[in-house]
Amino acid sequence: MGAAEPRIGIIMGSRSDWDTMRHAADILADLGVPYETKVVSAHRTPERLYEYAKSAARRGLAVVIAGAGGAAHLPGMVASMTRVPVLGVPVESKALKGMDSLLSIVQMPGGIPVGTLAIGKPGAINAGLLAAAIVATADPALAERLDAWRARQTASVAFDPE
Ligand code: RP5
Repeated sequence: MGAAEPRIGIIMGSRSDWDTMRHAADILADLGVPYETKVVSAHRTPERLYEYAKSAARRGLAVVIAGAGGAAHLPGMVASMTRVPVLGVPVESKALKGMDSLLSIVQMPGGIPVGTLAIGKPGAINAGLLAAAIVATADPALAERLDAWRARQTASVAFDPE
């Protein structure tokens, strides 16, 4: 996104995950947080995974959002190689509806944290919002934009159900 150095890395195990992960990107674009998007597979491109995780802190990434489906090792493997906070998004799989993804991501051993979000689109949206909130702790202008985003959401909820 844009010319600014990315603060958030959005990575995913396959291009097939983009339909889910684009919702995290949309949120960050709305909030004006510079991000990058990459396909990094724990199983198919392990050396790319290693390079990405090892360089994340040096490149100035504040958060990595990692989405994967099925045997979803990507978030945990990234977290094992960087102190940059990792948010995991379980992508909905065809065979098991994302329960496999969720359980692969959420049940990390003590010592290597991954902040796991909900399965699918809501998880991707919330990963974007949570990543922005983390960056906003040291960015007052972003904090204002995030407050405004939340106020607009509140104002958009009708009181009347019909
Ligand atoms: C995982 O396998 C990816 O994260 C994706 O959710 C899943 C299926 O990948 P494709 O076979 O569609 O490339 O690694």
